[in-house]
Amino acid sequence: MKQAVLYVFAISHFCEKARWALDFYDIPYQVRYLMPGVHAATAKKMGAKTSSLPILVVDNELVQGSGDIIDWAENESSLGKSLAPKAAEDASGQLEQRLDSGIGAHARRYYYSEALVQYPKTVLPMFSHGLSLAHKLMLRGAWNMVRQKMIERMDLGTAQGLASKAIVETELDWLDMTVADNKEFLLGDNFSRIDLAAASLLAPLVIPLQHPTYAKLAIPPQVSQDLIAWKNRPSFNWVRSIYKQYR
Ligand SMILES: N[C@@H](CCC(=O)N[C@@H](CS)C(=O)NCC(=O)O)C(=O)O
Repeated sequence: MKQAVLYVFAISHFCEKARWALDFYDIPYQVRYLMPGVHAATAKKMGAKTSSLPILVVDNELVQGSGDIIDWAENESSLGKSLAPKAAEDASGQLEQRLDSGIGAHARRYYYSEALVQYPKTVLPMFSHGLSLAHKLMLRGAWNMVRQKMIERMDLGTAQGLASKAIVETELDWLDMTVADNKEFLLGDNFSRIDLAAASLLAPLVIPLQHPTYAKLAIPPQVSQDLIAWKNRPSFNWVRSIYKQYR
């Protein structure tokens, strides 16, 4: 029996995308939460190309990135389960790319631009989730330095947050239109990786009840106000319904 280990940050929506996919295929795996900062050395030691999580390690094989992990799981699945859209498969890659680089990147920059810059203490519990006591203490001591690095790396700030919010709103308009008239799935007529990607990447804004770690997610004041304004958007209702049925 292969032993699969998924390396994640508890807060990461890309990690949730990979984790949900492994759960969907009923692939047994262990989750290992990594401390930000230390994760880069761990990734390098494992032979990953970059430091980004999620990373899946199965025996001697390493798969990095949520999309590649879904490809791997689709290939591995022996139960006849599939996340491939049955119709319109051609459009799938492009659509997933749009979700990853639109909602995925910009919901994150919008949220962190307020949370990590102005209210960093609210983010610490999510990054501490699942860490060993030693790493929890180490993270607490190094938090200011770690979050400064994140601010630089993700190019966070007031103007950047507003620019990302505008992109998130454009993408939400598009998703609202796509799910209009109670459309169940974003592409084709089955639950596919496109639905899973959209729902998991929007989860930090929707905070669905079934999410494995977001019960603890703290939302800073400006984002909170926006989330109240957005909460009845068709795309938000759709994410809640997808989580309820498929997570
Ligand atoms: N396209 C990648 C994006 C992954 C990603 O952006 N991961 C972030 C967390 S949400 C990360 O690990 N950042 C830290 C780093 O890159 O070192 C995927 O689909 O997995």
